[in-house]
Amino acid sequence: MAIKIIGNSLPNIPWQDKPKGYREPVWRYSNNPIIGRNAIQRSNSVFNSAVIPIEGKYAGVFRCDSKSISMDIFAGFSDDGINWTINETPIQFEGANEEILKREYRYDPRVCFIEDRYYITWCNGYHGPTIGIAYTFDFKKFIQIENAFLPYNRNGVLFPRKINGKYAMLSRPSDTGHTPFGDIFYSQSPDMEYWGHHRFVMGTIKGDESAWQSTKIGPGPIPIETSEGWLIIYHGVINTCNGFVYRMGCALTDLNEPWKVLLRSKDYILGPQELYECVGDVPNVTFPCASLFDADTGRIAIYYGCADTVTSIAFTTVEELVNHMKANPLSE
Ligand code: BMA
Repeated sequence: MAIKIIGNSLPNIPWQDKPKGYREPVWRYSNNPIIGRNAIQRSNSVFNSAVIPIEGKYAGVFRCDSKSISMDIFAGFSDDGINWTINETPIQFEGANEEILKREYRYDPRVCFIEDRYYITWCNGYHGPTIGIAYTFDFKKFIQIENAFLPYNRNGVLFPRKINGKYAMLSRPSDTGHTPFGDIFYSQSPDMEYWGHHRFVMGTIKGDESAWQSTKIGPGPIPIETSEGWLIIYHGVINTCNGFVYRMGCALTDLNEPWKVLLRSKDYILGPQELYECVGDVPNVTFPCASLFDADTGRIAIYYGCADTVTSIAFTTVEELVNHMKANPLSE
């Protein structure tokens, strides 16, 4: 039986058919980038951002670095998922604890709908990077709760439902700088506050079997539930004589024990090749933070930051990604 997405239908998902004769599993929107660096008055760059369907339209949380090169996250809204209006002022979090509300910096948000609300996770400065968590019902009022982990950690990505009775999150323990290592772990929580029962999911690939993911990897969009497992899109990094290069890969993991990897891409699914992915404030970065999907058709739209400067989308289907992993499997 063909693999199926388990989830909602989204008939108005941003979409273009795969160009005739195109041989790659993921294809870019013809009008990329969809969000430019000057989308709001004070932005230097808008990238690594997250979107989600809400009431027939779309909302999102956007990383806008300012012209003083500070990093913060901003709410935005769209009718079609392509044309966005982003608030001119960053999200003002409310919450029970003043210590947690202190702002150092905020970047690389993800948005996940669980049960009755939208959770935001992001890389939150608290004496070094860690994972901040907040929730909203309407993208107007945001309640910040406790940081998930001790520093240092980045790329906190929630699963869209409890698994075995616990909230679940992927993350990538790191250091204070431009981390030269990084593997993906799975953590569990009974209450969205205390996280534990940590499990190793997958790490870098040594040797030259899959060198694009040899330096570090980190989870990207919210995992997509399918009939055959969790579909995880992630970034993989290689260190070259010209610095880090960020590409995208995917994996399929067990539905009940999501730290068990069933399939994983040996060949990347998308990497910096277009000018807007190769040229910008940080060259050669394609960094996925969100996807939209339609369970009826299996269509997926991936939102990704380009060269730490602008935001783009690319299209694929669940079948394309699984065929890609099966056609060229990793040996390990
Ligand atoms: C990572 C994060 C990302 C960024 C990437 C490339 O460490 O800071 O936000 O896109 O580096 O600069």
